Amino acid sequence: MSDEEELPQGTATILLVDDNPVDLLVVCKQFKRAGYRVVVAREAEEAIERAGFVQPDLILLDVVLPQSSGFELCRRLKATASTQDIPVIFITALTDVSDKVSAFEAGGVDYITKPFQIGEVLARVNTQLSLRAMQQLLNARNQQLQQQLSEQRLQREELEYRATHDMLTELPNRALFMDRLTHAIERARRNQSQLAVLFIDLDKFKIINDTLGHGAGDELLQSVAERLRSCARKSDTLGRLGGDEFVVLAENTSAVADIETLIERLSSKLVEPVLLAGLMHSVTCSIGISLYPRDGETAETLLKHADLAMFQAKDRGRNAYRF
Ligand code: GH3
Repeated sequence: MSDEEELPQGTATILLVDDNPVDLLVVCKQFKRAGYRVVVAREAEEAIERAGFVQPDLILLDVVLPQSSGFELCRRLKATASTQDIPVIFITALTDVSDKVSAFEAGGVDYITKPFQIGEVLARVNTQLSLRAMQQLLNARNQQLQQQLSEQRLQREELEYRATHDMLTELPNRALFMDRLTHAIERARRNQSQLAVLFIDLDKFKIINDTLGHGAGDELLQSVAERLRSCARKSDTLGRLGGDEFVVLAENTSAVADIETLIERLSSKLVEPVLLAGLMHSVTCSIGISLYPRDGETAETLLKHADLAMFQAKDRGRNAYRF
């Protein structure tokens, strides 16, 4: 008897595990006649190896095998990722209820006793194959749905990010900054602490656009954002309101001297020359500062106050700051 027979691809493959040559011959013949591809194994190790390699659609397993019991073999198949989903039907001369129970406990899906009628075996095998096909279909559909959901989640996150960030500098935009400022004010109110809003406007930025081009202007804005990031504290919130206007929210700032130190750090960092259109250029900025609770108790009033203070700094000749 040959272990395998040539059949068209796509036909279900059954792994038949039995050490009895007579039983093997009978079942093998009938299954092949019914159009199945049949692979046989006569003992546990051979069955494990063949199951992993061939990936049969179903395993027909005898209980009494040399060296190992069919139950133990079934448990090993169920404990192995590559074979755990293959349905196992026990086919055995053991008729005790305790054996039947052990078979299901080991992970079997059905139990057929010898002597069997091949028509019944085929019917039970077909039922399990249909159930398995249905399960595989459901799994594939489920996987597809999970994939769609995760793509939708990514799209939603992307949209959310775009709605809350400035795309040129990747800094929070006005809406997100105001939201964070509102929350920071609530925290400061609860903790009875101070916070500062710095309104930073570049000086004569338009000249960069006009003389070096909009692209160079964009590069400068990106470089400003990078520099602000490099000298802000982890707890500070940065933002770009639009154009050449940037903001910094500094929480827990109890002393004006602390804020002046931050301003010094920002100003000296921003003034460092940057390479634009092949030449080094340097930019200064004017900064307006508002303090919570001294200058206002809402995000809008604090930003407005900082904006007005920034204009006063411009009036003082730029490259300056005003509270
Ligand atoms: P001042 O010192 O008085 O503030 O002068 P300024 O030239 O910096 O001020 P103004 O507000 O007139 O110029 C801001 C310019 O920024 C005008 C606008 O065309 C330009 N701008 C706004 N958004 C962008 C942008 O995303 N990229 C570039 N390259 N330029 C921008």
